[in-house]
Amino acid sequence: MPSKPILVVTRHFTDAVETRIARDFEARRNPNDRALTPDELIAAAEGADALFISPAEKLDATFFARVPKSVKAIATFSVGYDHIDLAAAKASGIPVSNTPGVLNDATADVAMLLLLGASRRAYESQQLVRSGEWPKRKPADLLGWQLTGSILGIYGMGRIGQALAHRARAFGMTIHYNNRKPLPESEAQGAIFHDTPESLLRASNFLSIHAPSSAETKHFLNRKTIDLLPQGAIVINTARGALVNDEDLIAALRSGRIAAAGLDVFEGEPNVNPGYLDLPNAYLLPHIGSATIETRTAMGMLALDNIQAVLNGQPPPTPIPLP
Ligand code: 8YV
Repeated sequence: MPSKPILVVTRHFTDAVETRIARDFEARRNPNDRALTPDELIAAAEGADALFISPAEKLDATFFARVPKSVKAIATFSVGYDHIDLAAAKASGIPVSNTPGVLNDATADVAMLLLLGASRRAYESQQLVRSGEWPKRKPADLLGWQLTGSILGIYGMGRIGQALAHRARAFGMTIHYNNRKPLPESEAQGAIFHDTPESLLRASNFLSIHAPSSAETKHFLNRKTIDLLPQGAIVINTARGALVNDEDLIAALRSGRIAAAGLDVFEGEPNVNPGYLDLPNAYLLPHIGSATIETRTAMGMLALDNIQAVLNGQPPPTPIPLP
């Protein structure tokens, strides 16, 4: 029997994905299930056929300069690929793939959870119950802001943005969006296009961020752009923390310029800017957008499909678009 290809697997996955890894590969595991440093990943990759990584592993130009020649495929277990230096990946000639499409619903669900949690003050409400302070609550306490009849601005109306729009419409919200180009009506579904982010911000009582992280989108939300939002707007981020200038958002949450924020992603995560931690109007989650058994299984299976296609001499089904 021919020997199985050697696969470096940096994290642990769902049972179905683990079963397929054990069946099809000689797996090199990371027993600690924590992010590998570039040096650790290079050491593990020596003589390996493929790498199955997570967004916590940073593949920079130095990594690609040193990656062993045996490595024929790299798959990241994420739709986002801001942890990969694309020019260096291209120069290396190694096909690199991601997992788009399969996590739209799970991530849009969490964006909806954040919209509801932030706007209905779920964190403060839960604290009131758990602290035993509920009997002191007055009728005018803990009033939130209604989704029905409000405008939801979506910055980056790709697959996840569209899945959120679908959900928010059912809550009676009107959808506005900004993209490079207007979507065909079959995808826009009545959503109103803005040709600049500034115009979208001016219209949005609620803003949800869905653009990829890049040099162009870094700190998209900052003091200047916050000033364009209507007074008391609510901001949601399930994309990447780097799109938000934390100090500026924290200041706006403190002053009430922004009424509330719902955040699943943070710049520098898993470390969180401590300024958020004592803000009652910040509804905070630990990057759980894709974290359902079904979605994490689909992501793992798609990553393995990509790796096996390349090892069989085929193009990966979902390559990362290289510059
Ligand atoms: C993570 C994500 O991949 O797909 C992305 O871009 O950020 C998430 O789905 C997941 O949390 C595993 O780290």
